Amino acid sequence: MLIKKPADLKPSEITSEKNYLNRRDFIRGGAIAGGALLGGSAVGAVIPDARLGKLANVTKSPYSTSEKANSFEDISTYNNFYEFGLGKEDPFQNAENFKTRPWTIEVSGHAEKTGSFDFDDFMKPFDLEERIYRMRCVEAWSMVIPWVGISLAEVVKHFNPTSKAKYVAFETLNDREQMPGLNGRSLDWPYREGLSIAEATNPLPILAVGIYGNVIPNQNGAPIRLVTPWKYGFKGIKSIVKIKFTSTRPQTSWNMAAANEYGFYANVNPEVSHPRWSQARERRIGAGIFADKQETLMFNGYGEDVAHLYKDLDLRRNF
Ligand SMILES: Nc1nc2c(c(=O)[nH]1)N[C@H]1C(S)=C(S)[C@@H](COP(=O)(O)O)O[C@H]1N2
Ligand SMILES: [Mo]
Repeated sequence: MLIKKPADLKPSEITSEKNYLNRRDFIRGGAIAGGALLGGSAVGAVIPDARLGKLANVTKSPYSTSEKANSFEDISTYNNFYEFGLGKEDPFQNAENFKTRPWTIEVSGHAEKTGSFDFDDFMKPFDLEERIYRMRCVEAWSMVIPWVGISLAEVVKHFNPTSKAKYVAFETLNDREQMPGLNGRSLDWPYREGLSIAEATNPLPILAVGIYGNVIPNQNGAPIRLVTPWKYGFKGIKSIVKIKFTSTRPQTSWNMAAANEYGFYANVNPEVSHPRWSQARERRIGAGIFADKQETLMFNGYGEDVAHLYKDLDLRRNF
């Protein structure tokens, strides 16, 4: 989240999604997720291997914005994923061969159900939805992203936390062999994030596994990452391997790195400046170099759904 300024207008912005997919040889064999092969009534989420393309049985969510989504190109080439480098195009360049199978997610802490789950087993109880969300990075840029994912509230319900669980903590894979950024000291690894239980059981957060109906690209956090649309983008922890229900507030990477700049809450708030820049406006990626910045909305425009979570908090102090 150091401020870097890549060229605003990239030739890639005029390349279509289809060309991108061909170029990266994403679709090998054009396989389709095998929902039709499953018996029984509950279809559940079946996620094909990262290179096999399209996700099946995706329903549309009423929580989607009607704003125009960014191009697939913008979404998959302008990224923050420090494990793969600090530059915006580094994750796109360096995550191509990142191995997202086999993938294990460990669920632990104060919950009835815990254990280590193969990613495909982890996904099975849940339904896939497309959620088109506005996303706002703490660096004052934004995008609109058509995610495909599962409701985090449903996931929490499934694992059935006890009354001791007040927070949900997440961790990213910590694999030096695959993640060149881990050799640098930009952050204290592994990347960590957390939400309160009330936030995690709000209907808005999702664990995303896709973009534009296809398996999520590695650089966006394959095979599964958090999306919390009323918070700054850094809350959206990528490539999750651990989910823990905790009684105390978990450590979070950016807060550990600079507590005066990045709080635990990280709610999008145009009235509270980052110590080094204003949060009042944002630059929509892909809008073009001549486009005006737009006003940032309180809670990124999701206040109706989430403002009640913070009604007793001073948001200047609890940023
Ligand atoms: N593991 C991990 N997750 C991460 C980051 C990171 O560096 N490592 N960067 C965060 C930041 S600052 C942002 S803005 C979003 C960017 O998500 P996107 O690249 O899919 O748009 O990912 C977040 N999740
Ligand atoms: Mo960010």
